[in-house]
Order: sequence, then structure tokens, then C-alpha cells
Amino acid sequence: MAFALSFGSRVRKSPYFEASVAAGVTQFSVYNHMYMPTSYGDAEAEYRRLIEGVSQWDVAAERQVEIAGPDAAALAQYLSPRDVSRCRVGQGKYVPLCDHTGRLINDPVLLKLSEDRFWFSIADSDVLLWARAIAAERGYDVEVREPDASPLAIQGPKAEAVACDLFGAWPRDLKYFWFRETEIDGIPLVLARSGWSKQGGFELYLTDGARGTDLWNLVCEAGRPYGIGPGAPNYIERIESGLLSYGADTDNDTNPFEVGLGKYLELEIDADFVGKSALRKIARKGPKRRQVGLFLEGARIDAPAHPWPIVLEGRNVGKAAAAAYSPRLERNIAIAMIDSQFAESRTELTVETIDGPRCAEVTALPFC
Ligand code: THG
Repeated sequence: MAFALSFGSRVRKSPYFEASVAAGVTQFSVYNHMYMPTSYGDAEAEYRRLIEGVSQWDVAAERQVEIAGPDAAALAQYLSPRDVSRCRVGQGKYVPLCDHTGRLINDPVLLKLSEDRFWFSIADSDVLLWARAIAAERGYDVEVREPDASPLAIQGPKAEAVACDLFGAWPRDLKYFWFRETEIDGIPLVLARSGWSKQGGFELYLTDGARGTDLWNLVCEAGRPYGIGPGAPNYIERIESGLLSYGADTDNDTNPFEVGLGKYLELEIDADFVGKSALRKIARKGPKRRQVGLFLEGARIDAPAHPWPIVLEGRNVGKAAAAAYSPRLERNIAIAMIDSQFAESRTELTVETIDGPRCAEVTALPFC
């Protein structure tokens, strides 16, 4: 390609930026106003490492929005269409954040650090602005800020062995989304069992941004016996696993029911939260569109979806947000949003891909 992103100071660099460059990063995306590595040049090796071994990812762009102070629990609840009162200190929960109309505005992991301090670990949208505005409008006594906390993920079946070599035996007993504040070689961090893959693993939220290279190198060393290598949130594995990519799979009108997040909502709780009545109404009527999987016929897909239009009997009925060849299924697969009336499995459609139309069949998510 004859063009590249500009590397100015308007977009932020992660604490692992230099380490990623030294490790041979070849592509970045921009996420939460920060460069985020997306490839180290060998997609097949990165996929295999994630499925069979262990991979280390600079996901510092998953920024935190901290809510602290006397009304922190009240604001965290008001922002969340889930029961935050049942979240314990040291526990995390996946929380689809919605606006007053029930539209999805982010899908963070909520971490409860203490009774009066929470982090929303956010996907790519400006939750800091949202939380500050809601806090001010409602007169909550809180401080809302972005703390110095930058996740480094280790993902894959051997991630637990690496975490235990680094921290001792206790990470083995951490339940999904639970975490503990700790340190290693004087580097402060929060260790959580989490990460944006279904291969298992941990996230190390570095809380001293000056120590990024030190932490990256420690993880490299500990992972060496397990064949660790650099990677990034994996385009193919996330399609196979049906993990939501906010912004790729969603648009400005997507609601959580359309993308399979309805199961995380608790609309009958007493507490009030943003979007409560709108979400109840959508739950009653059912969503107009649904996220589904597709199997695509034809040659191995090697171009990302742009997205691609989906057609049935000459009518546009949706779009494919992401498509890839799945090495595990040995088939072309895609994640798509289509009109609910066509979302039944086995429905046959046409996808207008970059190299022409292809027959496709609807299937349920996840694929693997
Ligand atoms: N880690 C951290 N922050 C994040 C992400 C992350 N913020 C942005 C983005 N990723 C948020 N999106 C997701 C999507 C899915 C999951 C986590 C974050 C996830 N889902 C599990 C699943 O679908 O099986 C479990 C959810 C559950 O059952 O509670 O893990 O990756 N720090």
C-alpha cells in the first residue's frame, strides 16, 4: 500500500508502543483515540498461537473510565442495565451500556475495585464524556476520570501456565472476570481472568504507564517456554467465537437485543437506569434486525468485509460486518446483521462480496 496512518500526538500511544514496535508490529488500528496493534505480519502464526499456545496483546486502548466517590455505586448502577448491587468487590461483569432510547453505546467490562470505586473497561466510544455528563446532570457526588490503567492480554490455552509462573498459584483460582490487585518486580497491576477471545486467558492492567516495556518483557520471558509471541485481538477467532466488536458489528442505531446481548440485561430490577423503559419496550416487541452467522460458499475469503450487502430476491436485507476463512471449520464464515424475518437458520441469501456475489446460509452464533 502506498499510504499509511499518520503518527502524530493527537492519537495516543500505548505504554506498550515501543515494545510492540520492537516486537515487529506491522499494522495498527485506532481505538479510544489510541494506536492499537492489529498484526505482527503473520496472520496464520498469530491465529495458531492463540488456538494452541499463548499470545500476548497490547490492548491498552481498552481504556478505563473510573467512577469514584460517595455516589460511585449509584452512578455505576444508573449507567448499567444490569444489577450492579450484586457485583462483589474483586468481580467484573459484562455490561452493555445503552442510551435513553435503548441504543447500544458501548459494551464494557465493569470492575468493582471497592465499594466506592468502579472501572468501566470500555470498547471504542467516549464513555468518559457520557459518564461525566450523566453525573453532572444528576448531581452525583463522584469523580469520573481516566486512570493510568492499560491492559496487556495473554490469551490461549497456555495463558494460565504463564500467569502462574509470573504470579504464583492463585491465578488458577480466579473465576471469569474476577481480578486482584498485585505487583511484580515493583510494577503495579490488576490481574483479571478475562480477554477478548474464547481461548481463555488473563489481562494485566498495568497501573504505572511508565513501566510498559518492563511488563511486556517480563511476560515475554515468562512465556518463552510456552512459545509465547506477539498478537492482537484476532479477526478470525472472534468471528468463530461470535464475540461482539462494537463499531464493526454495530451502528448508531443498534440495540443490545439485535446483537445477542439481551441475556445480560436485567430489566426487572427496582433500580432505575438509563434506557430502562425503552429497553423494556424493545424486549416486548422484539428487535427488527438480528446478528447471525453465515456460511459462505466459494473460494477461501481473504479480504475483510467492508461491510458487504446481503440480498434476498433482489432486496437488500442486511450486511456482513466481518468475514473470514475459518481454519478450524475449513469453511468461509461471517458475522452479519439481517432483518429478523430472515434470521432463521438455514435461510439462503446472497452476499455481495468484494469479488462478486456468493451464496450464503444463515446459522446461529457462535460458530465454535
Ligand atoms: N477486555 C477489557 N476491556 C474490554 C474488552 C476486553 N473492553 C472492550 C471490549 N473488550 C468489550 N467487549 C467484550 C466482549 C465480550 C467479552 C468481554 C468484552 C467476553 N464475553 C464472554 C463471552 O461472550 O463468552 C463472557 C461474557 C459473560 O458471560 O459474562 O468476555 O476484552 N478489559
